[in-house]
Amino acid sequence: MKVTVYPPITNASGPHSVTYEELERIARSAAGAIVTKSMTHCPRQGNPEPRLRSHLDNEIGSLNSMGLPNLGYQEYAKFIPKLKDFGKPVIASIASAPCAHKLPPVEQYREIALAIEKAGADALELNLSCPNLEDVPISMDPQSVRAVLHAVTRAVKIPIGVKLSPYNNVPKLFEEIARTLLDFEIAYVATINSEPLTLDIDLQTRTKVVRPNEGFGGLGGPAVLPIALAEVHRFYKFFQKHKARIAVWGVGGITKPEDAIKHFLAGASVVQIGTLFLWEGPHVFEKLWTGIQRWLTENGFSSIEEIIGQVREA
Ligand code: RRO
Repeated sequence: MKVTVYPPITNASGPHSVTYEELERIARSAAGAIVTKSMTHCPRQGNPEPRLRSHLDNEIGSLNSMGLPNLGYQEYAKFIPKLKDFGKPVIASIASAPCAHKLPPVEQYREIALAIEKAGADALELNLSCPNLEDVPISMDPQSVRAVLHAVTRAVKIPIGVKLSPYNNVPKLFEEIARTLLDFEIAYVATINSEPLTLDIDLQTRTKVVRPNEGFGGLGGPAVLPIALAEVHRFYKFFQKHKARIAVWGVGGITKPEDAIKHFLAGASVVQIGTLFLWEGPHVFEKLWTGIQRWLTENGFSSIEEIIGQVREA
């Protein structure tokens, strides 16, 4: 099942996507869909501050250890019908996290998915790759990925996307995860989540830029563009080889129209904007989309479809 997003550009789950007001601003922008912050079974305050350095030195990116602050799925279930009135797909990002009720992660995903489908969401984006919880992300364990996909694909009928970590330094795991996905009806893979376990230091204070997890957090923005392009391309080629109808949505490092074009050439059919949206707010979708269209025209193309996956070998 396909999720149709036009223009093929959305926010990345996370920045400015927690409250109804923030989601409404995305709804009113040029974004082709509205993606929520990952919602969990219980509402969460998230990690102690400082937990976000939005601008790293030389604007190379952002570093966060937010720890999944969100209102809890029951609040989002109330918002969804109102957001749908804006006439674009509402994509609910969902995640599991430790909670007083001690429901196992697979059950958390299943229960949230059922409630959110009932609320009218157009698609689910299963966030399996939060880098800022104590446990290793589900995305790093093929058996756990299988268990979540097994439960959720049987529970709901709406399209399902899967948000994954970068696997650049673990090629065998990439192969195992990609093969696991082939066994399920998945609409898209969104890659990459922020680069985990990164560190930066404020030289003025000689402190780490975030406090939780001994200062280690997820890196997004320009610094991760080549990592994201590699992941997009590997998934694109893998799904082509296996004749799988799973789309690849590119996330990571897009701050200019040309960066988005690179994602499309690598194989993305939709792009998501995280750090730039964090920096500049909802006008970025129109700004990028205008630039993307200009690039297409100037280079003799009439649609994005003509360039998806068309990168040439050097
Ligand atoms: O909230 C976060 O700490 C967070 C999440 Br859930 C995620 O998927 N990616 C990220 O960089 N931060």
